[in-house]
Parts: sequence; C-alpha cells; structure tokens
Amino acid sequence: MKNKSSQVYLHYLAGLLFAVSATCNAIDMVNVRPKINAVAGDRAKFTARFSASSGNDGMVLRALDEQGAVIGTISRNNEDGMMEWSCDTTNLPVGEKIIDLQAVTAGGQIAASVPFSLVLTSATNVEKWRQQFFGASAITASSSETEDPDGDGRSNFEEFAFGLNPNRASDESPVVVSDSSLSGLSGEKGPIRAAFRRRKSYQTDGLNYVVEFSNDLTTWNVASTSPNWVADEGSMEMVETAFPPSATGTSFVRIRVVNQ
Ligand SMILES: [Ca+2]
Repeated sequence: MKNKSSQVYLHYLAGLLFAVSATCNAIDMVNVRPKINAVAGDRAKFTARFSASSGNDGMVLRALDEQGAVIGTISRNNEDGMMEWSCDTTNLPVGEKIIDLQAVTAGGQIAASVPFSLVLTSATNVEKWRQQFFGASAITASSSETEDPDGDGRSNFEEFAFGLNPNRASDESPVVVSDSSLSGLSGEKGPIRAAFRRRKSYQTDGLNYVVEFSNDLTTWNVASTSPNWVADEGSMEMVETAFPPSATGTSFVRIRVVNQ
C-alpha cells in the first residue's frame, strides 16, 4: 500500500499538545482520543498533519459524525501536508460528540481513521453577546469589559448591561426622562420618570441596576422603590422609576450597574 508510511499527527490549537501517530490503513494504534473543547456558537477547529510522504495528493480527508454525516470543513495544504478542520457549532447541541477523521484513498479505501471528541458547553449570556458583536465568545483586547471600541465613553460592560451595540457610537441614551409613562397609556401625565433598559436575565448575569437621584450631583440617594416594568424588548426589558419630590426643583438621575 503506497500510503502505509503516511502519518497523521493532531495537535490542539489551544496549546494543549497531544500527539497521535497513526500509520495509514491501520487504526489499532490510535488509542488516544483527542478532545476539543469549545463554547457553543464558536468555531471549533484543530490542525493536523495528514501526510509525511508524497503520493497522498489524491487522498480525500473527511470528518464524519456519529450518524455518518460530514461535519465541519477541512482545508488542506498539500505542500506542507497540513490540514485544518473547522466547524461552526451554532446549531450543534451541547455535550460530547465523537467525530471520525478519515483519510480516503482515490480508490475509496479508508486509509486512516482517527476519532476525536468535540465537547460543546453552553454559552453564557455575555459570551453570546461577545459572539454577536465580536465574533467569538473569548475575551479579546477589544471585547473585554473595560474596553470602549466605538469610543462613545461607555465600556463594553455598560453596553452589555443596557443592550447597546459596542461597535456603534451613535446608540441612543440608555436612560430616558419623561413626564409621560412609557407604558403607552395615551395622554397620561404624571410624575417625572426615568426609564431605562435592563437585561431580563440580569440576576442570572450577576448584574444589579441601582437607580440614584440627586439635587446637586454630589449627594446621591438610592431610589426608595424598585423600578416598574414598562415593556418587553426581547432579551431586554424597559423599566421606569419616578423621581422623588425635589425641594430645589432640579433633580438628576443616574443608573449604576454593578456586578453582584
Ligand atoms: Ca462603547
């Protein structure tokens, strides 16, 4: 068999090195199962060396799931014998999935078969938020809580808490002050209110929204009542709190968001 001397090496992109050596057309020496951990919604990937000799250009590489369906895509470089398996995990269930990486000869023979396991964990809400706006769940230089990539003066933490776009500086103010309730009751006037968006999952997300009022921008008093629910906005909800009576006629409001 011309492929008998071919080698398959796998190594894990995250830096955890494992070496699997498999002589093509034999699978009995493959007794190590590489494990790839990924957050659901991210791209899972690893690289492997699929060829250590010439004569494998006609070999087809494929990855099959437990049902025998092709999963992910494989790019290869026949010059250096390297390949990369990459898979969008957005629609895959969380948990462990065993995948078989196969090298198939031009004649349709499975010359090498290397199983590996893909372990997907659920993304937290903030990880889903980073996937939506920064392309991946991992914290990067621009997606960390303290960064402000759109330069609007609001940190990524604040953009997440108030449901804003961290890459668009033109977002509206997250706090609206009005003497009309935002609940849609036509013509209803009442005390001045401060309305803001908060995450419906704020408790799960470890967030606490503290409404504070001040007459002088120096002394701030926490609102004596909890905000009233106003409107459902998907993953966000609008709530509002009435200003307390002000002796000076001038009042200010701020919403502090803190990690619980
Ligand atoms: Ca910002």
